[in-house]
Amino acid sequence: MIKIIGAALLLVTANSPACTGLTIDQGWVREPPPGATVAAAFMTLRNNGAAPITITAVSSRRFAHAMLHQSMTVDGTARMVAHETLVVAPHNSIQLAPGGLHLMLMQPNMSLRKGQQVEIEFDCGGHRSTVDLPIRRDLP
Ligand SMILES: [Cu+2]
Repeated sequence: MIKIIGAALLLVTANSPACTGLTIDQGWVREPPPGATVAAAFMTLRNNGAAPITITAVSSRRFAHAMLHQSMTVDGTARMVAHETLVVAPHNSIQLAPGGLHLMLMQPNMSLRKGQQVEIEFDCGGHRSTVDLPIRRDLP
């Protein structure tokens, strides 16, 4: 029984290397000040498929942690709330932009400078998509 389950999982992984239908456009990482331990990334997540895409985790080899955050103001104070998952509806898109939803990248393992690329990996419930985002000072 265990062997059969293992074989089935391998098949799914081999046949579905990417988050089906997901495209990532206009992505960039804001260059953090020297010595900063966090950076934010922005992009448009688009679902070109007919089924919802649920992003269950985000990671980058260049950071210890990555999380989806939402900036908001509560009682006059700016706060960030973490999203465990993010669902992109079929034929729809979600924008990650300064002041709103963003990807928080924490504890870089090397310095981050304008012009470099940062590889980000999205996990959609076992399927994975990666994207290289340029580090920029300002909005593209
Ligand atoms: Cu944040």
